[in-house]
Amino acid sequence: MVGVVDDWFTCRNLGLLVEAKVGEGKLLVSAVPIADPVSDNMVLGQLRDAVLKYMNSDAFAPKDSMTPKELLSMVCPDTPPLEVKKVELKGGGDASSSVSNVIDGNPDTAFAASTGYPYVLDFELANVSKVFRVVFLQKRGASREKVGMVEVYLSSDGSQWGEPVARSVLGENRSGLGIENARAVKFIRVKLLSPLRGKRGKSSALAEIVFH
Ligand SMILES: [Ca+2]
Repeated sequence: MVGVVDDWFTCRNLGLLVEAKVGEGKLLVSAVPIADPVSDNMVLGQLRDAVLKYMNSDAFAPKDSMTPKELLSMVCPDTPPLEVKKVELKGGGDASSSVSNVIDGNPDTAFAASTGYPYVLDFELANVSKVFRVVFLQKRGASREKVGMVEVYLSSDGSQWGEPVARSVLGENRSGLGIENARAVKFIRVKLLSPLRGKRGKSSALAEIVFH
């Protein structure tokens, strides 16, 4: 309904107000906090009134629909993780042996590498699955090794990757990235592009990468 483009570099088409039919119901999601009445912000109050008026009118008839399961996968962090068959560090290097630490489910074990950014990690899922979110867990306490900018790619055959489906700078601890145009695939590529701090940092460490 209302979209924004985040910046001229990534040009992602993001939803500010999104509507959908879910089962027998109708859903409207607002990225602007208008759920509660506000007294001190005239602009938010005006937007809230306009949205509520729209939702109470016949004009609120979403054309697109999603299943309750798809909705839960997008918003609920407790959806079960997808099973990963294997992970590989492209180009090998000094971290080939520790790369499986990002899929062992243990936040205390980490992938660590020091050959220099970018690092490319290729994942093969156990089954063809729709990927909605990728959750990154930084290594605890490793401030200089924490990862900054990442990109996520999807592929059906493990060789054609196309454009990234998610691109973001990770936070200090746990970061969840939504996937644009989620689709069922067998292969996922994660590119670690830069350290969170410092431009010249080479070392990289990540505790976990989990797909939902
Ligand atoms: Ca781990």
